[in-house]
Amino acid sequence: MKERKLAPFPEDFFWGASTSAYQVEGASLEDGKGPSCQDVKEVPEGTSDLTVCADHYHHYKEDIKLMADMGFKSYRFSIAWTRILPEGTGEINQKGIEFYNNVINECLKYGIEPIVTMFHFDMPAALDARGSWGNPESVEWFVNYAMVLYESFGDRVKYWLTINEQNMLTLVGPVIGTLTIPEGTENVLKEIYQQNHHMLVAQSKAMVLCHEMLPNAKIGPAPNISLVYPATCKPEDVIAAQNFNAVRNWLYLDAAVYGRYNSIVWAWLKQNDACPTFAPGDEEALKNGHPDFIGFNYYNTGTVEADDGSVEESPFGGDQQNGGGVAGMYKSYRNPNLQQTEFGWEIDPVGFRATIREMDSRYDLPMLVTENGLGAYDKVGEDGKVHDPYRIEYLRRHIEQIQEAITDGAEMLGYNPWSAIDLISTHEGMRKRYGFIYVDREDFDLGTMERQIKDSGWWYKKVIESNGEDL
Ligand code: BGP
Repeated sequence: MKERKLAPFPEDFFWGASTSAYQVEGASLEDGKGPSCQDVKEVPEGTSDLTVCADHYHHYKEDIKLMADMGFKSYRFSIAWTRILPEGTGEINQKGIEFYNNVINECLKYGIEPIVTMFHFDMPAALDARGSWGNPESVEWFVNYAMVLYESFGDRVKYWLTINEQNMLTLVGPVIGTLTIPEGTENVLKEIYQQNHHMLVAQSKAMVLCHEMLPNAKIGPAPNISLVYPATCKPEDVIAAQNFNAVRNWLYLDAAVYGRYNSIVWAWLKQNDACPTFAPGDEEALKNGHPDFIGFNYYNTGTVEADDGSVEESPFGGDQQNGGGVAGMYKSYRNPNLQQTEFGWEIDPVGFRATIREMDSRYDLPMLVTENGLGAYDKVGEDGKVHDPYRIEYLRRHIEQIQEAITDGAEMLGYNPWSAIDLISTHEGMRKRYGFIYVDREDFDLGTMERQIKDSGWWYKKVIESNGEDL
């Protein structure tokens, strides 16, 4: 076979990593922070609550110093809405502004680009009580919050992400502790997609406002994108894959980039009497929003087959990476070609390349990887260090595929895997670790909270230093 010459990573590539406020910060009600839906949800059995997490709120200086030690060029973190606006709207909490000023300034001190997610799974509890994203006013709540962020941090933050994994909020919201469906709702599907619609409009308006207020800043969405394969080349399976691709992926990016609903999804919602209601001006608002880039989280691909009639009426199921099925649309299928993590998520580096290529040809925008990574049961070895060769292997294989995709012509802005530091998983607690930095605590034993860089972190330092050449 002819050898392929790989294109290099761009010079200013953002090598870094990610966290989210509710999973890393702790101090969940400290210094005036209001409760979010994450603080009031029922904690999954056998896992820690979110009051302390990695206590990043009190350790941010040390944590960012460790990121600088690894040579990070970027740090993607989220701002907790309720630290800034404890009730979601109304009074600003200056202590919250101060905390994120400190985090941002600390990053800049080391030349680390702060990449800020505005909303990562933590709806203010006070707004949940007012109907959450189901309330048409939620659009204005979010835009008002966005304005406070731009005003407070826009002089230093140049990269913004709107809503983390809106598709997962919509598809598996209850599993990750979000998305409130009012009791007694008759058409749950319609309610879910009405909430989703409000998020789409809110996102568009926030993008427009960003461009107005911060002409030098860049903003994009951050959905979880997994290309979906058909289980076989049976035409019915191909249709099923197109269906799940539309429901899982393209709905979100078509709306963000082109300001329109994906037609396969719209037709399916129509069949179920579940099309969202547009308020006056929504159509225009969707059209007006234009992302500068696509931020996306990638963990693996999906595979589906045609529904043989066995998929139950209830729509979704599973978690972010393990789909259930939708009656008449698709049924999830275990891909026999792929290995799995200890937590049952498939591993598909080549699918990463395929996913990037597909987005490139559909949207033709630069792309920023905002998550990717391996959750595992890391343990401290007898030498007191954390040896995680499995994570190095996972990351190496994925980084290789980014380079393949760059060589294929995709414009890639950066790689910010999950996670910079160990933190609490969405529904698997502290035991499912992703970090480059190990935190000494367990689910129910807060330990010493001491930090140390894992083998993967030292390896990543070399990768960054060599701009991806030394893998
Ligand atoms: C993404 C979320 C993150 C994160 C990650 C790993 O869906 O954006 O918040 O936690 O997945 O998921 P988990 O913690 O369930 O392993």
